[in-house]
Formats: sequence, structure tokens, C-alpha cells
Amino acid sequence: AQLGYPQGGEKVEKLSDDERMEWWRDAKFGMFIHWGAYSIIGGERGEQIAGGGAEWAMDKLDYTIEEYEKFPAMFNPQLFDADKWVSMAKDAGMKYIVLTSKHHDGFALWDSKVSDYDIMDASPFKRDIVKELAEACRKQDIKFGLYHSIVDWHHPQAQGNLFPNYNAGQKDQSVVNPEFPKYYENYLKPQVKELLTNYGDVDIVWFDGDWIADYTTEMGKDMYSFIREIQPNTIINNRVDKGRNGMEGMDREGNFAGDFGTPEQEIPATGIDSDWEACMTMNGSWGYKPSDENWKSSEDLIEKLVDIVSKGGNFLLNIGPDGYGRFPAESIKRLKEIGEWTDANAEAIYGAKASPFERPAWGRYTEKDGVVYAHVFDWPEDGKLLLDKDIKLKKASLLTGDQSKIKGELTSEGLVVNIPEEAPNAYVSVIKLELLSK
Ligand code: FUL
Repeated sequence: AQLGYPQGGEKVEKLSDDERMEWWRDAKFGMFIHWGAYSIIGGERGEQIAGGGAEWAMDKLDYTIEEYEKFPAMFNPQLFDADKWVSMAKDAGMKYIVLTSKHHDGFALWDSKVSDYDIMDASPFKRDIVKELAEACRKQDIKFGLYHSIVDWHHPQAQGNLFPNYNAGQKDQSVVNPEFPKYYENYLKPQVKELLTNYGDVDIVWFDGDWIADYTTEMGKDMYSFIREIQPNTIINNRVDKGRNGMEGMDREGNFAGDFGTPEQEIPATGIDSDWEACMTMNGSWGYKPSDENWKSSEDLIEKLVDIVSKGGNFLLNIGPDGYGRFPAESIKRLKEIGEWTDANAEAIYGAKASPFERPAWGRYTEKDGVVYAHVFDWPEDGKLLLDKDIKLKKASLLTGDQSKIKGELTSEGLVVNIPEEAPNAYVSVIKLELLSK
């Protein structure tokens, strides 16, 4: 694999927006990784962070900068194995990975020349994590993206005037640091440039921290074109714009909002005519937090994936590795179970689009190339699955299980397909419905 983005005269073909977004629209499922110096604390300081993510430890547990700097100094994750992480993502059916290059705590997981607050200078690990993961992704043919925070609690010009003792809501968030534009020009942009020039293609740039009062839409627009200048075909989330973390992506007329929307910890009730990606945790925290045992079940996560795909979105599911570099056992278990499901039902997920048919009581529809996929969450006890009244059926078969053909039947209620008594899959079973061409 070749590292280093083509520089100095090498022309990169600039794709149209639809071409540029194509792989992402088909990919549907990616892995978010929140990892950094906070991962060794696990959200704890004598007591656990009450609510919220453990990646907010510096702020929520009121560590001073001096105190918090001891964590990078202890961050030495000897069990980190980029190839292993990537293969776990792939086996789960994920098509891309988004790693936190820098979270709000400001600690950089790559070899930054802009700052000494990075993995090479401020920690004993001295391995470029971004590089190792980028190379592993390329080797295993999966897309590679980076999360990057605009807020920086370690940088005196970019703390948002909220730190120390932020304690949400108690401080005036409208206070602006007059020095912030310097941070923007001399620190944030140069660091982003390093990430976009030293690690080959960065397929997604996922900003966060856009809520900070000092950040402006003008900076967002500048950042967006700055990035596309260096890597014309990358994809950038809507939080590159100030104060934007909802559904809106680039299709909104005339309104700048990056390339895709980022609903967080929620799945919108309906899809919209714009690109979006729901990001979500498996327990309640983005960063490693062993005290949080509120894990979503694999069934729940699979149903969420299907729900999102049925509404035209992508699913970015988070892992919070520990301070040694291991995925939590609970996460590994879920990744495996999800992987078995995505493997068996790939046809109904990847490249699938939102279905125009009304959401059925028993589950969800997805659609691809004139074929409708019925994802059955609640398997009917009488073995009769009632289909949408507008479905003109040519042939029905089980996608999950033995692929056998199943019979349709017109009843007083409408068209039903006669399915086996037992659901072929314990979580979600899929029935393939080939339609009569219009
Ligand atoms: C939020 C951040 O504050 C969280 O820590 C997390 O990174 C999430 C994805 O975005 O806004």
C-alpha cells in the first residue's frame, strides 16, 4: 500500500458529488472508534462520571491541564493491533472506520509537528496510531476516516471559555475568545493538513466541537474548501459548519452543511432527501467506560441497522477500546453476532435504499434494483406475513436461511406470503420480494 497523498503535480481526478458519495451511500455500516488518553481513566476519578461519555473526563471530572497531562504520559497501549481492529470491523460487516485523531482533550494520536501534545512526544507509546490504522485499512481494503474536534481543552485559545469547570450550562457559552482565530489558522488547520497529507486517502473527515461560540460558519466554509483542495474526493460531515449536528447534509438548497447529517444517539423517525449517518454507542459512552453495563443487545443493534437503512441512512457504531488497546469483550461479542447476520443478509443491506412502502408493523422494508426486502422483526405466529397493498409480487423467497421459494396468497386483508413457522434467524429474518416490472 502506498502512503502519502499524491503531491507536487500529480493530478487526482475530481469526482462529481454523486460519484464522490457513491461508495459511502452503498456502505451503510461503519465503525466509530473513540480512543485516546481518556481511555486509561475509564471515566473515573474516585467516582464515575455520572452521565455522558468517558471521553469527556477532563471536563466532567474537573481535571486541570497539568493533572490531565499525566494521562497521555501514561498512555502506552501495548496491545494495540491495528490489523486486528480492522479485521474485527470487517467481520462485523462494516465498510469503513472513523478514528478519533483528536478529541476535545486535544491529545493527538498521530505524529504531529504542529504540537508536542501528541503520541510521539507526550506519551511513551511513540507509535503513530493514525498511520498504523490507515495502513491496516488500506491493506484490508476498508475505507478510512478521521474524527477531529474543533474544541481543544488543552489549547488556551480553543477551550471555548468553558473550561475549567464547564459543568454544562453553568457558564456563558456565548463568550468568545478573541484569540480563537489564531488557533484556527495556526493550529487547527495545520494539524488537519498533516492528517490529509501524510496518511494517504482520508476517506471521511468527521468534525465535532462546532458548537463552540468562537467557531463561525465562515471558518466552516473555509475549512471545507481547504480540505477538498488537498483531498478533492473526501467526504466531510455537517459539523464542519457551526452548530450543526442534525440531519441536514449537502442537498439542502443553498445552505452549506457539509456532505452528510449526523444525528447522534438517535434514529430519526423518517428519512429525508439528504445524506445522513446516525452515530451511536453500544453502551452509554463513546470512550471506554467499564462501569457502564447498559449494553444494547445484538438484536437491538441489528434492528437499528435495518431501521436506518430502511430510511436511507448509514449507521456508525462506536467502540471504545481500553487503555491497553483492546476492544471491550461485550463489544467483541456484539460485533461477531452482528457479523453473522450481515454476512447472511448482505444483499438486503449493502447498496440498499430507503423503501417507498409504508413501514409495516412487523418490521422494515429496504429496496435495491426493483427487489424489496422484508426484514421481519416480529415473526408472525400464524406464518402469514401481510405485505403492503402496493406491492405487485412476482416471486417471494427466503433470503435468510435456505433461500427457498415461498407462496403468496391473496386474502381478504391483502397479499400475504406463507412463511415457515420458525423464523430462520433469531434476530431478524429477511424475505426477498421480486416485483413485477411496472
Ligand atoms: C459529541 C462529543 O462531544 C462526544 O464526546 C462524541 O465524540 C460524539 C460523537 O460527539 O458531540
